[in-house]
Amino acid sequence: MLKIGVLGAGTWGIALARIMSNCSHEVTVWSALPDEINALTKTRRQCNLPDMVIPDEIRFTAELHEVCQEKDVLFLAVPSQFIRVTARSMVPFLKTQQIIVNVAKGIEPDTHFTMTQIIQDELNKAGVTDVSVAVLSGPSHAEEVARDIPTTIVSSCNDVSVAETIQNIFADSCMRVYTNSDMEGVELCGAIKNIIALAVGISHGLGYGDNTMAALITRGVAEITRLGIAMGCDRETFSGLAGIGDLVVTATSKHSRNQQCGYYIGQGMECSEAVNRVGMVVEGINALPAAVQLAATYKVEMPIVEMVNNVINHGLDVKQAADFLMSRDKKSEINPSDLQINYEYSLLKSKKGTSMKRIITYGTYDLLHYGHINLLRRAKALGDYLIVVLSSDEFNWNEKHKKTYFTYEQRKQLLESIRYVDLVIPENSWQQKRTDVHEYHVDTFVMGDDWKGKFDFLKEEGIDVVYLPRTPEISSSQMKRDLHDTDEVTEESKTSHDDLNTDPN
Ligand code: C2G
Repeated sequence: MLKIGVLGAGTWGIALARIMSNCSHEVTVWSALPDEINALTKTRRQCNLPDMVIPDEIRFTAELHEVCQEKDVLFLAVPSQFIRVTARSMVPFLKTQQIIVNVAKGIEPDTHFTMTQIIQDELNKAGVTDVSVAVLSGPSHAEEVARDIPTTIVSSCNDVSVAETIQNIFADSCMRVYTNSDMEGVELCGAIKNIIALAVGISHGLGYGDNTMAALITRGVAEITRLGIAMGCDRETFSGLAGIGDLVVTATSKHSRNQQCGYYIGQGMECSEAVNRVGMVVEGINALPAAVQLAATYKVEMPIVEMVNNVINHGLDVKQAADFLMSRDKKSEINPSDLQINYEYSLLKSKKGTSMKRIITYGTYDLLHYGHINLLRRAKALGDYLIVVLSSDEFNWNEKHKKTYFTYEQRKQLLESIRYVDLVIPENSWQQKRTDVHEYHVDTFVMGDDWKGKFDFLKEEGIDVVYLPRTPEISSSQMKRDLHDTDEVTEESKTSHDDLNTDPN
């Protein structure tokens, strides 16, 4: 039996408190609203869960120290915008080895902190080091948990033993808890799926059907996954309970406040009026600013998030917004680069259990020689995965005024046989570097130092730029000269890098 404090007396806080009390834990519930506590104490009913009986053993308090002190585990079930102020207020009453479990769903604007990162930030500011922070999240409508309907959920913490402690709290209940260590991925899902649910509600409000809902759910998972991978989260999290599981239950359920709010907006209601009609916190709206900022920061396309943001925060007409989504330029379901990222990501995780450092370099690589190999070997040594962007025959002829001895396909075949090289893709323009580094989630750009300074603009894209010393005595053109191929060499020797129009814009 554990002593448990629940901060927040909303539907989810009360539904959790009831389950834990019925599992014989000692549970105290706190609210910042004395009237709410008085009503709960008097009626022992949660207004949005009228059919749920609150166990007599649960104590209610408006005193923060009473819910925090001498407890083993504290559940933070306040709305996302109050997580920081509540965590800060809790600090004086915490004890060593305590566990704080966040069950709110959102992301803080500007800092882009998840809820557990906010809590950890406040603990760090107060110099508290011996308290664990975890998250509990997944497909779990309070209305159904209140009726002991079978439910599954994820308990996530960097320290798996903490996640297991939380798992054990619910051992004999209707709620089956799975553990996970990808806290950021779990919380990212929990926050952004509410935005997708808003979009589904809007589509229903516009009179669209299940096909549209399925499209929004499926593409919504793709958006959240793309962002999560770019942020270094585990891919598996997004196809799990906290990801697709929570999105399905939020987007398809009548219990979903985000879906209901979206419905009213789709019917033409102003956002504020729709929120009032729902009568409870609509976390998808609170998560929008951070989601839009994260998509921009990580250069990830999130058209559904963008559409909801334009409707809710920029007054875009919902019908126009929906038409925008459906008329976007034709896309393949998975970008070729994402396929590559899927493959090598899982390959490297299985080998090293870590995310990878991705390197990119560009070149003609004609008459492959040891100077090229020296460059590729040193570039690969800077990370885990090397992408070589190989100049196409047209690019060489039109832009570099080079006539190569080997064709693109032949040069590609040679490069792909080198153990340092993981992927070869075509270079068709000077300008593609700015987009390549984002599409392939590159960390470091590498070139020989004969190009020193030419590509420093990539630092603006958040990329490390490294120029490695050339191998001095060898070059393709030198080889041609030595091989008495004067025509091409004469042509080539006319072109120095400074003459090339390498303007990246
Ligand atoms: N290199 C080297 N030592 C040599 C020859 C080449 O380190 N003796 C390096 C170059 O600095 C370059 C890479 O090997 O980083 C490929 O060289 P080239 O095939 O000559 O490539 P280049 O014509 O410089 O094309 O957009 C950038 C261009 O595609 C670079």
